[in-house]
Amino acid sequence: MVAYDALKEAIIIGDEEKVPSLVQKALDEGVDAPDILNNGLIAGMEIVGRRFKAGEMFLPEVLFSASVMHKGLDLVNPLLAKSGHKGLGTIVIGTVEGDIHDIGKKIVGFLLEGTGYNVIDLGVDVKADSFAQAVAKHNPDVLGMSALLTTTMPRMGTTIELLKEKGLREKVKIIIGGAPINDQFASSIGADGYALEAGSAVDLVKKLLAG
Ligand code: B1M
Repeated sequence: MVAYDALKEAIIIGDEEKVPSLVQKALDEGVDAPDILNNGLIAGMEIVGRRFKAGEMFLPEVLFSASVMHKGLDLVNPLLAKSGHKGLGTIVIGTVEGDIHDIGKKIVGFLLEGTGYNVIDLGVDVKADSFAQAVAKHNPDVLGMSALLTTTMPRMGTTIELLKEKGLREKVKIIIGGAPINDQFASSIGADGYALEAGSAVDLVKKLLAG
């Protein structure tokens, strides 16, 4: 019997010893890696995402949960690759050109990764052309752009225009976020959605990929 409740709890409280030891124990008992991923690691991070969204967990706690979850992921990942396990989808994410704020974007990436998506983080100060190249190269399901400055938010529109020019816009859903962004701005530049915070970003991605 796998101690999934204990594993989820260890992720929530950020117990860096218990997470890998419980994952290893489950693997030693012959539990499938995808089972551990879905019912333990992802399930734990989903609770973290919900609590963060509800204001019941704070930023440093989320970062800690994400880092201990990674310790568990490191153990199951090689086995997932062998079993041909596919994630829920691929997300390319980055902070737009001229902007080096990345704390919020990283949390969005961690929560998406933690809930089963393959996340490719392009970093900060990402030019429109680099976003376009990444879409062409990785063929992601979703492109996520973050901006924290009112002076850099127009770059999101520039990127979408470039994707249109290159015939890539229709191949990918686009979500945006960051403190100065709102729904109205997202609609005005033709993004598929806006998320106020990281938990909502996960819900938005799920919704966009479901329909
Ligand atoms: Co800067 N900064 N900063 N800064 N900074 C702000 C954004 C600012 C509001 C501070 C202020 O003046 N009150 C202001 C912007 C004003 C404006 O544009 N109207 C500002 C400024 C002016 C600047 C500089 C220009 C300062 C200067 O040098 N004169 C400079 C710009 C540098 C540049 O980017 N070119 C600058 C620099 C920096 C630091 C390097 C010192 C540092 C960044 C460190 C880093 O990120 N590695 C920094 C910081 C830390 C901040 C504040 C204090 C905090 C930002 C943050 O990390 N918040 C910020 C003030 C503030 O927001 N209170 C400020 C915590 C984080 C968890 O929240 O990033 O909002 P947030 O992310 C949330 C949501 O927005 C959302 O989910 C996240 C998690 O819930 N979200 C997404 C974010 N991205 C998303 C993407 C999605 C979906 C949701 O989909 C893809």
